[in-house]
Amino acid sequence: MMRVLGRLTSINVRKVVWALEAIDQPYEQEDWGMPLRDPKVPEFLALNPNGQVPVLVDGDFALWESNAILIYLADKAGGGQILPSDPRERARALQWLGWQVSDLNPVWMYAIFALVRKLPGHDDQKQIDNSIQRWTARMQILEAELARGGPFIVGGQFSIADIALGLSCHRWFQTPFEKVKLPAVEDYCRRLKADGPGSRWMAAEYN
Ligand SMILES: N[C@@H](CCC(=O)N[C@@H](CS)C(=O)NCC(=O)O)C(=O)O
Repeated sequence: MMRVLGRLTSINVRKVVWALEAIDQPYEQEDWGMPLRDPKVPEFLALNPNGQVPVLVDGDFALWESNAILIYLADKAGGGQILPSDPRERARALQWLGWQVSDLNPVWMYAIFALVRKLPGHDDQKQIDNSIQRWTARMQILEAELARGGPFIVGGQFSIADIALGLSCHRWFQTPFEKVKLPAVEDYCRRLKADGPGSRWMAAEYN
């Protein structure tokens, strides 16, 4: 049985459990907490020296970085089930998967820490506005792409890129601030939520 280490409050952990369910792969999820860099948990640091979740354990193979885990699961499932096998479509899905982690994730951080987690030291209105402005600009890129194509980010097929982007869209709508209208993103989010794992992992209790 595969093991997923990490709390479900983490968007990166939810990416992994959604992918496992999309390929009907049974798994056990373990509630490892944060922060994990504490030297008191050397058994976790042995699996991921970054002390971060998620970690996937498949027999004697432990893997960290949520995107690498998604690609591993897609390759294990094979048959283009959750990652297209056509080279161009596969590359396009990986393009959006990488964009979510490198371009979208960093810009929302301050806003999320301030408005959702309410972390001390995150009450500078200028930085909140700046985070929201940059987040909005990225979401408009997604809006333009979805308005042009769809129903999924790579045309007609659901892929691991939709898992990452779907959870990101959910985070956008769940964060309390005045938003520009993004109708294609709204439709996309609704569509993904209509799916079994999507409805579970984009539920109102999660941000
Ligand atoms: N790039 C990593 C990021 C992992 C990450 O940031 N995990 C967070 C939770 S979403 C975490 O473990 N934070 C705890 C910490 O940094 O101590 C991935 O995609 O897996």
